Amino acid sequence: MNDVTLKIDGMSCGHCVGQVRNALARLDGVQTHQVTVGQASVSYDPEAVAVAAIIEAVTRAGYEVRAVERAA
Ligand SMILES: [Cu+2]
Repeated sequence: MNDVTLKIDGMSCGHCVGQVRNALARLDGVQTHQVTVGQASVSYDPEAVAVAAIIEAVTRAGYEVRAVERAA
């Protein structure tokens, strides 16, 4: 599993956190660790899902992924 933190623009409240959490939960191969206003930390299986698909899911939920930071 790879660990990344998504920096997300457009989130402002608990509703946004729930929307992002739900979008991530629908993806196979993704484990969501923490979602707060402005960022989400997840682990993903690179054999099951691409980072691009994770970004797309967040985008479809109505938010903008500004950066993806990989954990060391
Ligand atoms: Cu909100």
